[in-house]
Amino acid sequence: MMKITASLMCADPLNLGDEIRNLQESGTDWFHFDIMDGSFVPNFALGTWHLKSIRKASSIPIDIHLMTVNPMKHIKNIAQWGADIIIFHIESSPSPSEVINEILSCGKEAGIALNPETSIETVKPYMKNLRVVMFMMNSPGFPGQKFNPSIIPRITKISKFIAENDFNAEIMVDGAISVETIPILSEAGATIFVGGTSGLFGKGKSYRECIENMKKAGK
Ligand code: S6P
Ligand code: MG
Repeated sequence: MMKITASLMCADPLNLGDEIRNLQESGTDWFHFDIMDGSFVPNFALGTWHLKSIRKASSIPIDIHLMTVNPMKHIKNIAQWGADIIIFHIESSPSPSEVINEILSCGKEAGIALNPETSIETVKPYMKNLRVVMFMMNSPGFPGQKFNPSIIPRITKISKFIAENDFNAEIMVDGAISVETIPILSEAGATIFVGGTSGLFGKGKSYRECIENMKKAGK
């Protein structure tokens, strides 16, 4: 069953409380929460003070997309403010097993994100402990970038790898997700879709309509 996770850095920061309520009532399955440090990516996004407030105001899972150097340093802090799934970049840590163990020891689920140029082989050794493997469809750091179709064969390969080994991980995709791109990503094996500026925010339609349309576009 496909899921939409609404990217909160794309919501209206002046009306975040209303945005949270509206998105939740409109059928988003999860909230996607981007954390950036200005080093791993050349930008900043949301922080733990937002997470604390958003956790109180919502009753659905929150997935954290951690775009920082040294992810180990941040796991405990993020976990205590109400994250459910913590997704770190494989490129950001020399010891992914340690980061995964830290996430699991905090009672949270773990995910790994891959930049567009990163080999899928890097994530395979960790798959059995993952809830999510997340493919970036463009460079992390900024909303509103183009869709990169060259990533699709890699999604198909990881999807087969997960099925053949009977792992539980789901494939998530972030960047340029819309009714146009969901069908091909869904066909390749993605089941969790990040709603950003391409499919959900600033479309001149209600969140309910956008979410329903995105869900209809998937399998
Ligand atoms: C930025 C971040 C994303 C965005 C959003 C982009 O790299 O990781 O999660 O917030 O998902 O969506 P869009 O449709 O603007 O490309
Ligand atoms: Mg993200």
